[in-house]
Amino acid sequence: MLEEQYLKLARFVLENGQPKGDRTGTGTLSTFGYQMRFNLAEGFPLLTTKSVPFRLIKSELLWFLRGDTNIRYLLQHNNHIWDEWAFKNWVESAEYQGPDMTDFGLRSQTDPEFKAAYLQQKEWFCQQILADADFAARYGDLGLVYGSQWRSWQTTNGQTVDQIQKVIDQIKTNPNSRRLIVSAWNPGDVDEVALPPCHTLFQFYVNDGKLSCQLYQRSGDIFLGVPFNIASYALLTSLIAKECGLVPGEFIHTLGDAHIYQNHIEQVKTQLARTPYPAPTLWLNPAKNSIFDYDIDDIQIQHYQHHPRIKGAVAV
Ligand code: UFP
Repeated sequence: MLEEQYLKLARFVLENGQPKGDRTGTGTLSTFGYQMRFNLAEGFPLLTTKSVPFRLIKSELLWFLRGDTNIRYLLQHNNHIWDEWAFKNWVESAEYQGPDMTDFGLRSQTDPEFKAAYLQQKEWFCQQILADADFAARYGDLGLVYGSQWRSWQTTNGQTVDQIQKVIDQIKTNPNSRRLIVSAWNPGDVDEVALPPCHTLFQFYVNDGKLSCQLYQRSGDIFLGVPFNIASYALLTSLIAKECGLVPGEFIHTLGDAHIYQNHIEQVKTQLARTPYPAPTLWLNPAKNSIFDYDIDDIQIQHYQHHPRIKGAVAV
């Protein structure tokens, strides 16, 4: 069963993870170096032991593939997963005149009064991004995030590289290549970006008419982030396979620091007590071929039977 790969990871870290401090001040149970393998022929690896909002995964992936780095597109699709990073730019800017928002992620978890003020500021910020293109250009752009790294990697001689287009061309013309790599990690930039890339590097592999993909993820929030990451890369692999006339093979997910935040432990235990349903399936509009042509409705998840959502706070 596909999902067992993820449940084994969660169980492993719960039982064997070591307490470890982290950047956000939340505290984690952590392990270093772990690998899951998902055979995409068995179905689509969207978790069923809790509800995972696939619509957010697909709009985020389409946003990356557009080469877009401004949260405006995401907000237009009612996707708020990157809000905090843009909001941080805004509240740290000279133009911001509202209440002090220092450490808003952590403080809003422990202080209900602060949380109300924070949510009010963030709501205003998102409305402003949608309503005002200039404001969006100034504060909605996250700079060097995946969209830019994948589609317009900046080289030292001032040019850009479209890594996604290049890797697709190579898969089509030179499928035996062992250099089918897309990298998001740029040592020259990591100190300047809000969130250094978590999905650091991925490699494709073609054999026997199948396209496989392996991701090296340097840091994985097992409860909130990893279920998204699995579905996102399984979708990316399926889209590229289709364009290249291949079928999806395996998605291999290799994690560096794989952690469960201390404030997610109860949620993970609840999830592990549930019995998974059969994996859903992915539908891609057969009329679309190029990976860059898909709209939101061209990608659907079918037969998705799942347990209820489990809430957990995001560590920022
Ligand atoms: N995180 C994920 N997956 C992602 C993403 C972030 O698990 O796609 F963007 C988590 C990992 C970690 C935090 O808990 O977000 C990033 O913090 P750090 O940069 O300190 O590793």
